[in-house]
Parts: sequence; C-alpha cells; structure tokens
Amino acid sequence: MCGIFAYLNYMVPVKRQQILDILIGGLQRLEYRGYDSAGLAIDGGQGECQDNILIIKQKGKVAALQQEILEQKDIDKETPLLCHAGISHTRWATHGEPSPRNSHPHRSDDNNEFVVIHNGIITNYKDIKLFLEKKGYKFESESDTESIAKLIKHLHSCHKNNGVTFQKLVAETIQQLEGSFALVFKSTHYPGELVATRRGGPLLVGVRSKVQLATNAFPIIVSGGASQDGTYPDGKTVHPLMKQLSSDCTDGSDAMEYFFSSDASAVIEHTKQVIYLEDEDVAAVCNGKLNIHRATLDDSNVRELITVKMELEQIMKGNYSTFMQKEIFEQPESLVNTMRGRLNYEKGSVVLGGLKDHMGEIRRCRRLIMIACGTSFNSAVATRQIMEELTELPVMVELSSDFLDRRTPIFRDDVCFFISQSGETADTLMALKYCKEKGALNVGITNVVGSTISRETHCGVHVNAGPEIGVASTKAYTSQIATLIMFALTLCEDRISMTDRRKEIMRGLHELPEKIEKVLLLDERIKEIAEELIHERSLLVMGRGYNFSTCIEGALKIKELSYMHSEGILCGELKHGPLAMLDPGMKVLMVCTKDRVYSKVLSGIQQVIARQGRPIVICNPDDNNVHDMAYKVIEVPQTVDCIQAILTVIPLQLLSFHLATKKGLNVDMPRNLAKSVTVE
Ligand code: G6Q
Ligand code: GLU
Repeated sequence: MCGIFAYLNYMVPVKRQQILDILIGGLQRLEYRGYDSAGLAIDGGQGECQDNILIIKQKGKVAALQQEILEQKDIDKETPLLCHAGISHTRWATHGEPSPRNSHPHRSDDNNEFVVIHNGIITNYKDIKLFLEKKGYKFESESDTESIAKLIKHLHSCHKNNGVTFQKLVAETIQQLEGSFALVFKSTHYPGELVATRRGGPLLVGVRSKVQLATNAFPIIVSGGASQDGTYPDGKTVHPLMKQLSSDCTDGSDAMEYFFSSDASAVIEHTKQVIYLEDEDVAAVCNGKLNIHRATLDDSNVRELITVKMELEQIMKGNYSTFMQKEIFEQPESLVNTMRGRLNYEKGSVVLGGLKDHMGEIRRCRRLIMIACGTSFNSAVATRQIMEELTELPVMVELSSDFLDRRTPIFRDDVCFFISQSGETADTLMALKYCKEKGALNVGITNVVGSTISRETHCGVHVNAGPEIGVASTKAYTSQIATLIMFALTLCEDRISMTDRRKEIMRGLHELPEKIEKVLLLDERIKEIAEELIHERSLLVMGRGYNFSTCIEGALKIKELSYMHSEGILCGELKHGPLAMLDPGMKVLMVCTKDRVYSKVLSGIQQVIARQGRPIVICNPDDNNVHDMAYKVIEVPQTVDCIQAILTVIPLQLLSFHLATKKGLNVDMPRNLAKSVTVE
C-alpha cells in the first residue's frame, strides 16, 4: 500500500512554501503506510502560473524528498496562490524497484500534461502499455502506474479538445483499468482542479470552509446527470452544496480547501469534516466545487460529510521514541476503550451494538469462520478455543490468501468474520467479496472507522484501540482478542450452564488493564534479556493451548522487527521434529501458565532441558515447577485461561521492540513492510 495526499485551495491565498509544507506534512503522517520513495507535483514556475507542473520525487523516506525540495532553486515559494492543486505520494513498490523514476507522481509526457498518484496494482497495465506504445508513447519507468498517466492523455487526445471535463476523462480512464487503485489526478489542461477515484484502495476527502456548509449529504451525480457546475439536466436543480458555493459570495465564503488522503490521520490537523469515498466514486473539484460522480448508483445515492473523532495527539508519539513503543504502553487504556460501553461487569452483560440487528441470524448459524492475515490471523487463533467452548459451534480460522487459493466451500448458514486492523488488507477484502457471493453473513472486526471492510460487511465491531501507526500491530492485536472474547460471551448469555464461566471471563476482562500495567513494569528486564538474545541465530517460541497464539504472534513480532528468524512451535509437536533443532546451550522462549495444558507444557520444558536447552519461560508468579527448570523466568499475572494470551504476548512485544532498537533498526517502519497490504 502507499500514502496518497493531495491539497487544493480555492479562493484561499496560500504560498507555494505553505503548500509544500502541507503536502510534506501529509506524507509524514502517512509514511507508515509505505516508505520506499516519495514525490509530489505542484504548479511550477513563478507566481500564479498554472501552465506547467513541477514534479519532485526521490527514493527513500519523506525526509529525502524534503531535501530534494530544498535543492530546487527556481521555485517561487513566496507569491500567494489563490487557487492551487497539489498532489503527493509515499510509495510501497510493487512494480519497479524504489527509484526516482519509478516513484510517483507518474506523468503522461515530457510536458507533464497529466500527472497521477496511485495506491494499488493495475493488473492489466501491460496490455495498456503495449497499446499505448503502439500509439507512439514512450515509457520511462517500470511502474504499472505510468500506464494510467499515458492512458488519460491518450483519451484526452481522442476528445480533440471538445471541452471534455476532467471528471469525465478520469471516468473513461478507470473503465479501462483492472486491479485495485486509489488515484488522484492533476493536469495542465485543468488548472486548479483535482480528480480522485478508488477501487479497492482507501481514499477520503477532507473539506475545510470558512462558512458552515449548506449540507452534509453530497448527492451522487450519475454520469449523464448534473453538469460540472452541479446543475442537473433540468437546468434548475442545483446540488445543495453548490448553492452555498455558487452563490455570489462577496464575503469570501466561496473560499474552500480540500484534502484528499489515504486515511484520516493526515487530514485531522486541517479539518475533521471528511467524506469517505466508495469504490467507483469519481470525486472532482472544479472552480472550488466538489462533485461526486458514479457511472451507476450504488446502494446509497449520497456521500455523508462526517466528523472524524480522531484526535491529533492520538497520532503523535508523545513521550515515546516510537509509535510502536507508545502503542505497547497504551494497551491498558486501549483495552478499556475496547470494552467501554460494551462490557458491564457489574450487570454481567455484554452488548456489541454493531451486531444487535444480526444476533438472531448469528445464533442460527452452523459454523463460524474467522478470516485474516498476519497478526489479525493470530488473534483468531487466540480466540478459536473460547469461541468453540462458548458457542459449541465448529470454528475455523483461515489465512485469507490460502482461503482464497483453496476456494473453501462457504454456505449461507456460515458466519464469516473478517478481522483486520486497517480494514483494507487486499487478501482479506477479496475473501470478503468471495463470502458475499456465497451468501454468508459477514462480520467485520476492524480498528479503522470508515475502512472498506467495516463498510462492506453486513455488520461488525470496531475494536476501538485508537489509531495504530506502528507497522507492527500490538494494541490492535490485544483489542481484537478482547473483542472476539466479548463476541463469544454474547453468544452464550442465555446458557444457564455457562453462567459461572461467563462471570469468570467477564471478571478477567474487567481486571485486565490493571494486570497489563504490571506486565509493562517488566520492560527493563525484557530489555536485558533482549541484549542476551540478540546474537541467537534463531528464536524458537514454544507453548500450547491458549498460549499457542502468543508463540506464533511473538515469533512474527521478532521476525518483522528484528529481521531475526523466529518460529512459534506447538509444544505437542516438539517430539515430531522441532526437537532436532535443539543444541546444548540453545536459548528458547517458552510460555507456560496455569491452565488445562500446564502439565503438558511442563513436560515440554523437560524435553528441552533434557537436550541441554536453556528455556526462558513466561509463567505465572511463584511457579516453582518452572523456576526449578528454567534458565530464566518472566512472570506475568495469572488470569482466566482464555485471556492469558493477552498478558503473555506483551513481554514478546517488548522483546521484539528491544531487539530491533538494539540493532538500530527502524521500529515503526520495518524494511519491506507496510501498515496495510492493500495489494494481493
Ligand atoms: C503485524 C503486521 C501484519 C498485519 C497484517 C494484517 O504486525 O502489521 O502482519 O497484521 O498485514 O493487517 P490488517 O490487520 O490491517 O488486515
Ligand atoms: N503499483 C504501484 C507502484 O508500484 C503503486 C504501489 C503503491 O501502492 O505504493 O508504483
């Protein structure tokens, strides 16, 4: 995935320097989404001239782009520009190595007549490229995106300047595209205009106006509908907002600013009024007026202007060195937020508002299937057992990509959960579309409000962990587990036989934040252990039962942050092969807490030390059995068995953080990764 950010000011005087600062600031907020190269496009030249577009782009992080801008000598940064459109992009390369020429914006020709920024993959770009090369177009990069820039120029030339609107050109262009995209276009033919569109990639529009807008519902203009200035075919009806914008404003109230972005975190410091675009929407700003067009109406004929609840400090590091560290230490609070208004311990009730209209259907289902990737998949593994116990239903956990490869049979009486922090992961989205076609009831478990999965599922629950910026998921993971446990509790609330078990689990959740605070106090001890482990060639993490998810999630954290090999191993499998990896003196991590499989894990520890292994064991306090065998122990408070995984994973989150820090690696933006993988 990548970061898209664009800014348009209309009748608002803004200097080029300020515009550059706004664009760079937007990219910095989005850098966690993709960061192997960055670029931007603004009106070049001097003063208000809009007849040429200046593209500046560079390999590396946004800081490298900033340096490139500083080295540009002939930019007039001081003349206020009354109307300007700028676009910017942080890339996560899929086609063509990170390099200046493969970076975005991509252009249509040497005159930069059309420039475009893109998130996603155009799967038919080679066909488009071949067609355009036969028309004489010369390509200069390996990126699939360049085909889009040259295609829109080709379509423009086919119109032979017959006054085709920018919006219509973009609509024609995307009809030729296959694959996924979020796009923003700029052109010398349409100065002061931007057009944005999406299919499978997130994109929103922030709106800032000096005056209260006439409406917060933007009607969709179906192609063949209203003309560019928002008047409808009858020549009379005018888009309500247009009244506001098209009236002869003398008090400057026609002044507008628009912010296009991949997510709200880059917009909220400017405005909290945003519109989430849907697939196939074409949002065009012309003469300061925003129109949203579609070729065909979808199930809603308006787009709401909503107020984002995210606060700026939520996306700042605060007193922490990295977002990941902040998010690890935020977990007591994020779990409180996850349970707020849902778990009422005193009343013994759990209410998940987002599901209430579908609980009847969910109760009648024959099977639960949890579908996700990466850490989100691990949260499904963490809760499968309690889901089985409390629902007495078969529960499947599926990796989205493998689920799609197998084309797993899905039935109308299945309930499918799509667990995704970002709500934009392409594989999980594709799995959602597959399950929709099969007629299953689809439930979204997401952390990003307004994300595609949260909007395309029948119902769902926001885990409410707050914005998670660090690429390595931590607080969203523990909140996903708590959310899924709460779901399981709602499904058995009418089972008398489960009353005591429910009470025990609810008490465990209620006490959880305080117990997490205790685990976080281990930070210094974990840091010392990290220094001891940093030279290990591989870190094996062993456990079973409810703690097996901690093993695979801990191993994933170690891999993605420290780049060391690590593997989560089911203790029950040790003697079926993995034990052969043990060398005398080899340090292994093990998780052994007091639950139904405690004695089996103890025997696993014995198998390790029988081969002179040196286990570092995450266990409950004062466990003499473990103390007698372990090389070192990490003690976490005991809690209910199905909640214990939330406490046992935190030492491994901290360990991976310290391993990465000790190695001088970028904790928030590990190499080759991105916060949300919006490409298959
Ligand atoms: C984990 C990574 C990664 C992530 C998956 C799924 O630390 O961030 O494994 O969990 O890419 O992302 P979503 O949860 O956003 O679908
Ligand atoms: N597929 C495009 C490229 O490789 C865009 C990748 C992205 O989403 O950043 O340039």
